[in-house]
Amino acid sequence: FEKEDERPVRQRLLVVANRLPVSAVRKGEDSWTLEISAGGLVTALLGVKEFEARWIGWAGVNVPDEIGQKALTKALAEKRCIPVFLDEEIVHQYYNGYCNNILWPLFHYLGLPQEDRLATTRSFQSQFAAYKKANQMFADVVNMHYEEGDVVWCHDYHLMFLPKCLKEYNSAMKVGWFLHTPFPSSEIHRTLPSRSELLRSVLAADLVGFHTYDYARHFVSACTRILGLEGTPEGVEDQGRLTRVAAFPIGIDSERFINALKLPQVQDHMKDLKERFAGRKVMLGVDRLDMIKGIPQKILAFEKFLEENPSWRDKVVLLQIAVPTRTDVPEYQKLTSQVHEIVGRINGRFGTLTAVPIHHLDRSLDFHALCALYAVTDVALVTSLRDGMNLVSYEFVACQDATKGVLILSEFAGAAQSLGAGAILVNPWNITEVAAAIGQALNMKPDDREKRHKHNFLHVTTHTAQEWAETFVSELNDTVVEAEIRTRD
Ligand code: ADQ
Repeated sequence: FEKEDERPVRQRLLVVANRLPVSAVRKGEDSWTLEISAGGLVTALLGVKEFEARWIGWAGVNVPDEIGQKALTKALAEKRCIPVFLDEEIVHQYYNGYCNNILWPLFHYLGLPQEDRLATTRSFQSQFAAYKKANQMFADVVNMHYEEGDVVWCHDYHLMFLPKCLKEYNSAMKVGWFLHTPFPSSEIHRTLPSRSELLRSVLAADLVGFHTYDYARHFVSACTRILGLEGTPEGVEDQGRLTRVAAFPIGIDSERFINALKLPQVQDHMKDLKERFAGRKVMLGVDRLDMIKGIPQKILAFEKFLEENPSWRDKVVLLQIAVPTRTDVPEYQKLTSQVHEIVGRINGRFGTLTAVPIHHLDRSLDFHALCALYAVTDVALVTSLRDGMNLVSYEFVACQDATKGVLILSEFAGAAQSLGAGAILVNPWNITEVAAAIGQALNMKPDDREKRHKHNFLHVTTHTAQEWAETFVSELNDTVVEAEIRTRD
């Protein structure tokens, strides 16, 4: 986010994602305040030094008037961001509807919505039409700003239709697409009414990336089984054109976490937390409040552990920090009530006048508070039912070099493939198994903890977000260069 004239001329990278990495708040008819959200993608791309990144996406607000749109566009330009303006109806149908009600649950093996079949079919069609329309609107903005030699990197399930739209404008555009969620088994993907159209659109990209080799394999299988195309070790071939498909496991900016632990305000937080929970082991869950994160299952496993281990009841506390998301969707509201009910029951059952076994917060924590919490934790519990990668597990490991705490990790999170050797892997649906893992983690000997931590710490500090972005972008560049060489030959 440096100013334009402070940087040398470099190849441009257009990063297209549903949301821009800023929150925009309107202050007047033509004035806005912007706050950069230092998410993983932002830090990852700051590491891609040989490219100059520009962001294209929705600013998360409805701006119906031209004056507001012009003012926001101008304010965003200073942050190297370019807005896509989506009206409320499109957002409802495309974002809440097709993206979050259809693709998100399906890609996490939760199936398609089933309430009223007829209504679902009808709304499915209008939502898919809005999805395509919204993707076309993103493409129009990319096309307007594209300059020869730019590299375009599209992100996530919101924009599966985008590669096709972009290639239709300009077949020489270098287009990459990366999925942050799992790509499910082809047997799941084939239930989607728009299965073929989406696969073909993604295949228009030059490079298609996933977090794990399994997701890449599922995608190639879907293309061979559903579209009848040929899968090769490099990707998918269609009439002589190869779309490269590969795994690019994401990481975090581990140094940012490690350095934060040295700050006085983080040290103060840590001291407070240690005093507050003195004499008790601290277990931690940090999740968006989403059904894929398996929060009820995690809390039920903790209840089972307390039930079976009375001696631990006043010696352990579970801190569950759950940041609410998609709060206007009924399923998410239901999940919140369900979690509150279970937490209330367990605290009623095992709490005393002075202490409760679960502290559940419905909110996010700021970065420093989060780092302090990770650092004082003895056992982290990540019980996602499915998760593309799960960066919370990485962040926990980065902050644990002093404590050498234990990570209990779902085998259905992408992170299980990278941190599996150091973590205790569990099936989150098996509450008995997770309860036993809690006991194993709390009782683990220091040398075992140290060995496991060392393995994971090495992984987290060497496979960073910056390295992930660099690898993807340079491979995307090479893929097209190879194609150019082929045509020249
Ligand atoms: P998410 O589903 O959001 O990301 P995750 O990878 O765990 O899941 O990242 C969550 C981020 O939000 C972390 O940086 C975490 O610190 C932060 N966060 C979560 N709860 C918080 C809270 N209560 N307070 C403060 N911060 C909180 C999607 C996919 C993942 C994939 C990522 C990146 O679902 O599987 O790993 O994208 O590709």
